[in-house]
Amino acid sequence: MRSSPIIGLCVIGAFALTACGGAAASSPAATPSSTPDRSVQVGATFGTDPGDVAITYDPALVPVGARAAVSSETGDDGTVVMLAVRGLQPDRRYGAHAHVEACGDTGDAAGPHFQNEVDPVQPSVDPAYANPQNEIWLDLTTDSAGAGNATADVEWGFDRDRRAKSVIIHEMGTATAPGEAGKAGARPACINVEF
Ligand SMILES: [Cu+2]
Repeated sequence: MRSSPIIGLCVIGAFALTACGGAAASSPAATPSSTPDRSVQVGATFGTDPGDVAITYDPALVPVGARAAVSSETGDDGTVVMLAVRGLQPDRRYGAHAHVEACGDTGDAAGPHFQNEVDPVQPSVDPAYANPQNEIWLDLTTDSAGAGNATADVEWGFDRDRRAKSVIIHEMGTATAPGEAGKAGARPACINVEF
């Protein structure tokens, strides 16, 4: 038995007709969203090769063989980014942020912090811009085994054209005072993330 002709499915309401050509049409009832959903997960072992996904520039602070995992989910309510590490120095505070450029030969290659509203004054040390609502801050304190994790939750999203490209791990926790906000010292390690 031959099944019913496809055309029979195409006359169910005015909107169904637009989908009969085969192209994927969005539902007319869907809520418009200015931020497309976006999701990424990275798990990597720190190495010293600039081509590695996770690179250590200072193996005393971030040893070769230490592990990092980063996840980022952008949806209608904003973005949640999580960082988990293990194998770092025990009982130690590290700063960490999303940065605008990919990892490179040195920690500086990752450029400044990704900001939702970009500070017209660079480098940005103004708490009005350098803060954990306008940037992705992932500071963490490791436990006695060198493991730690952090979560950042912001109200804005990444998309294909406007996104961070790395997470830098810094040598100390992030400062918040005017004139030094966002600073966290040297950049011992970097993780490439396609936010
Ligand atoms: Cu940073």
